[in-house]
Amino acid sequence: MTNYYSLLFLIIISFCSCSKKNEINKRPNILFIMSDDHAYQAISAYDDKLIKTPNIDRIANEGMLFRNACVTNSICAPSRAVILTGKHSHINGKIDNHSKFDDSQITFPQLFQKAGYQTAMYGKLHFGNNPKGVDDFLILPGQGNYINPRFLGKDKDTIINGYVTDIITELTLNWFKYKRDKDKPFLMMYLHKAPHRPWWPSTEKFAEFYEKKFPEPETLFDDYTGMGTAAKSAEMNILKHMQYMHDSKVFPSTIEEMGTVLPEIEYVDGKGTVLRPKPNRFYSPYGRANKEQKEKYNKILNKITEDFKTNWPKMNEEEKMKWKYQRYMQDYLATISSVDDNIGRVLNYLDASGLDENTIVIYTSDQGFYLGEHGWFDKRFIYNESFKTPLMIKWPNVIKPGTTNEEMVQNLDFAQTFLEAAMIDVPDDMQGESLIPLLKGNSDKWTRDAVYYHYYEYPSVHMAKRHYGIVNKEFKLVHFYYDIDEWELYDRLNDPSEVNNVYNNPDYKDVVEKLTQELKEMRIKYKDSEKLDKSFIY
Ligand code: SGN
Ligand code: CA
Repeated sequence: MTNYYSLLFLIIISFCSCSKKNEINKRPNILFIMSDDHAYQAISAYDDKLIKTPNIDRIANEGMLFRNACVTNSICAPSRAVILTGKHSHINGKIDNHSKFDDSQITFPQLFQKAGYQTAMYGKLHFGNNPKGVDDFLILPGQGNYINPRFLGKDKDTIINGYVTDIITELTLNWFKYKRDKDKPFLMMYLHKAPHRPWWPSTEKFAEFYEKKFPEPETLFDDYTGMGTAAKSAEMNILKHMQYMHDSKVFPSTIEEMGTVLPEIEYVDGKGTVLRPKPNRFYSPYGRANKEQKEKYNKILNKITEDFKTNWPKMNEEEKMKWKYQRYMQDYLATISSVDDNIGRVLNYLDASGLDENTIVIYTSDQGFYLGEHGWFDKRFIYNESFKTPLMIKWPNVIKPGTTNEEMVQNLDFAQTFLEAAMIDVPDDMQGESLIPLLKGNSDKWTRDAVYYHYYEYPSVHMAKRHYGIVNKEFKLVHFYYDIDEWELYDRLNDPSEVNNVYNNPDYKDVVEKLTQELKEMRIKYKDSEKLDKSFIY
């Protein structure tokens, strides 16, 4: 009898360890795709009034689209640090684009590598450090270049000729085809530079997009009367702060011509410094182009410059804003069209190779972006278009295809989600929440109903003032501090464009009280307890 029980015990034990082993062997691959500054307004899965993005949409159609995904700090390198560490900026230390990332911290690719995953990263990291935990990488130095870009590698730097979005894709596909270890699951980080400023398209897309016309957002002519000092003093206005040459790509060929073509070229920054862009085409990605590429770009650049010379002097302020908005959209969306085509190539490869079946594919951006809302470009603010970020995830046999999710999920949650999906232990000090219950359709297991935000990069380019706040599905409470002390409250359901600050409206007294208390608690929960005045210089 005793022998019978021992045998049964052994059978159960070996069955358990065997099924655990099988599970481990079947751990899903992860393909993390992130673009730089890709607004959800420019993804047709969210809204198709600006552009069709059929390939990015495939991820949503075959998986889950998050309609309320957001960031903790809407700026490039800090967002990346949050994603990699699973910790808020004030904890991981990378509070703005200038501060250093302390790479002695654990980032999630290191945990994947340690757990037996093959790991790789291609594209834009923007940290000033090389990535840790990736077996193979080629990353752009800093912001990187659109044309014939330089890459930093493990062993040596290299310049690769071509258009950056195509190149990052080639590197990724090349790894899949020739470097992938078929005995290991993989974590691939495929990170686009586009559509970052100055929104420089490929020659083909430039030609395809420069004559298109796009609908304007309702708040293109916002005068910020319903908003606070921070919105009024930000230098993100398309008409006032976008540069004629660098951004709109009006390129007079000589200094003399500049005087007549661009009479209003002066640009005064927040510190009162008058800036004058250099009068030639070389102050741009164009400067890196070879002769053949330049000839193709010249055809369009000359047309834009001619159009500007002829029509600009006759325009009133409103028409000028409209002209600049169209130029902005033509280029921004052209770069996105390349991103979409290239993502299609990678998804096709996954499908054709059968890898798609056990691969989680994520598409996101490091933050959202203004496409003329409030008259703006750029990001930084807690207001919707930069606070929210695109997010869609496909995971065959786990996520029901074509589902949408409205929860307030954050880039802070990514690391924990990926680790849990890969059955890797999550470090205790990560501050997000795994999205796995949402992905599996168990929304009742999701308890967080509000998120914390904190932006620091001020004074700096675009002069968006420092602020922190709490956001739930109904309201957004924000405190602008450092050189001002102003509070704003937006009623998200009744004022989705966020043009009316109702902080001082007596009807919202209770909301203000409740949210102020919740914000206080949240700052304690996330350990964000620094001094919020001018003396706090990072
Ligand atoms: C550059 C851009 C800014 C942008 C920052 C940060 N100017 O300075 O418009 O806000 O990067 O962007 S540029 O004309 O030189 O591109 S981020 O994505 O890296 O945070
Ligand atoms: Ca960015």
